[in-house]
Amino acid sequence: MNSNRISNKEVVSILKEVLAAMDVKNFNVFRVRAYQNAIAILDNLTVSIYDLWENGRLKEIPGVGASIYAHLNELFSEGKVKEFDAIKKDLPEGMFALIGIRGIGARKAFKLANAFKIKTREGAVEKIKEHAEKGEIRELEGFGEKSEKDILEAVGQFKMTKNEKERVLYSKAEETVERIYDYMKEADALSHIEAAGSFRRKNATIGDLDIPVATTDPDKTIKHFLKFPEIAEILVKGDKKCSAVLKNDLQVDLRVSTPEAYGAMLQYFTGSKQHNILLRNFALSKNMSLSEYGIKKGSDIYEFADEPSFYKFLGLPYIEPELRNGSNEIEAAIENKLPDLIELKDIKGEVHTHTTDSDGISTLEEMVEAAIALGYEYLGISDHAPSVTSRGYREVSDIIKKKRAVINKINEKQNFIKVFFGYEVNILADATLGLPDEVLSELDYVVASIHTSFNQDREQITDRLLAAIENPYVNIIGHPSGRLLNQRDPVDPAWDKVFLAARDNNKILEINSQPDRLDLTDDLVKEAISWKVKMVISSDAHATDQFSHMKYGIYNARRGWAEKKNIINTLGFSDFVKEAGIRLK
Ligand code: DGT
Ligand code: CA
Ligand code: CA
Ligand code: ZN
Repeated sequence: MNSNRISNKEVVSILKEVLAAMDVKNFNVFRVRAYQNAIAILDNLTVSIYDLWENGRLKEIPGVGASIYAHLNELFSEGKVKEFDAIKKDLPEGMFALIGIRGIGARKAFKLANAFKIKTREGAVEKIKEHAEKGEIRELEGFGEKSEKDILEAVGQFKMTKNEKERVLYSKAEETVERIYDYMKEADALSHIEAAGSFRRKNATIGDLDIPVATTDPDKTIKHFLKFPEIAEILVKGDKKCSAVLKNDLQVDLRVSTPEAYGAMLQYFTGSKQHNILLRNFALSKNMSLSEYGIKKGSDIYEFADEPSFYKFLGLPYIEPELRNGSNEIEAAIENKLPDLIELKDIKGEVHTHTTDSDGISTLEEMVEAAIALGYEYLGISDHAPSVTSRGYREVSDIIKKKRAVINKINEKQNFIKVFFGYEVNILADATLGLPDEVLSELDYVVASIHTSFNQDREQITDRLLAAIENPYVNIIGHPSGRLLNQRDPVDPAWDKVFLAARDNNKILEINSQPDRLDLTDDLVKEAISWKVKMVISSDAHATDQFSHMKYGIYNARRGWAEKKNIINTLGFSDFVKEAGIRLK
């Protein structure tokens, strides 16, 4: 294996430091911006940047221009980049440890590290704290008593800026957004409020909330918002916008617009930045220019109350927020080839759920009842499989026989729903499954998932996934990348081999809807579709109230350009049984 194979996180952190150094050294703004764009895009990839490079596909990534490509090429082939070293030369290393503390960007970090001769990263934050306590920071040019106090406070509570903070799960941000909507309902003069930014694009994680509002009285609306009881600190208070940090540490940027021009404001702050840049270029080619206030054509500025009319004016169909990632959505829009995205109402049933028989907290009967209430045609129960090693073959056979009887009875008793009997079986470290084939053959279907040994090298991870896919009794690979947002990186197999094997063996990859999984990740969903791999979306509910997680999986699938036809649990009972290879007993 090549020793220069480094993780996406490392690549991004190397680029971020170069960007900071370029900033300090006053590099050309276009060059700086090119780096910013590339970083924003690379930061959101789950596919390995190294792999893309190795497969000659790195150039396809939007934002990776010729110069950045050349540098990454050098990084991956040589292990380091001469020009990066040159750019960072003469800068005190300590500055890189200071960037990201709230109020400290690249330039301030440089000034501080330089003034106090902070040469190493280690201990840099502590040193700054000492100098602030001694009142030495206020003496520096460009700093004052106020910024010293802010730095001291930020260091004391180790408050990082939005860009360095841990990103918040979409589902958590959603709770906050609901409370803000509720509170803002009381504001008069307000005619529309919608959280934009990454939240509206349904990103798996959210950096901060951007909320454009339409109002006939901006002053009143802003004043009302600033009295929101959850605000911990007000950062900016203007007549067109304000920013505050909430007690849960989430930052909210509120912007006001007139109702007549709200469409352009919503569009601008929905982003993504890269989408907006590409859209601006497209508009320029038609002699129009875009801003958060409207579209300028000749000397006239046109206003739009909503987004569809904004896109229409540009000669484009409406582009769903989930597609606005700055990849190929504008080209697709021009050619009228945007996907017809899947919706929650398309789902007809699901096959990855747990009960009190394993680690669930609702009983089998309760889960079935909840699925009937949702109008599902079928429900697969896939508890973690009992272990043959600890219980012995005979006991496991007994458990299966008993459960089969229970499920048969449920299926005979009512006509609303068909219950499938499956297990979620571990893909073990040695690439075998947690249950022997003769036991698997007694089940209606099998979900195979990796739950342990995530740190194996990529050949081993690839082999494990391939072995599971090739097992004749396995129908579905559960949460294929194994990532846990903010906790565990995705595994990094040769995805092309995994997709190929899934397609050739007619197996299904799961999109798991748990808010901290969302796995397959959005970019892998898009890849899987291009390989013509079938997918299901699962709530992986461990309790009746978790069936509602399905919507997060839908959002994630939509970000991966999935249509109804790509997701097989949009099929009715008999078609699903056929497509999924369910072995009804
Ligand atoms: P986040 O907060 O990190 O999860 O991601 P976003 O996409 O919400 O990013 P944020 O909060 O920095 O900015 C919100 C939107 O505002 C962004 O999606 C597009 C727009 N925007 C921000 N900065 C720029 C910019 O420099 N150029 C353009 N064209 N749009 C921008
Ligand atoms: Ca944001
Ligand atoms: Ca923001
Ligand atoms: Zn599960």
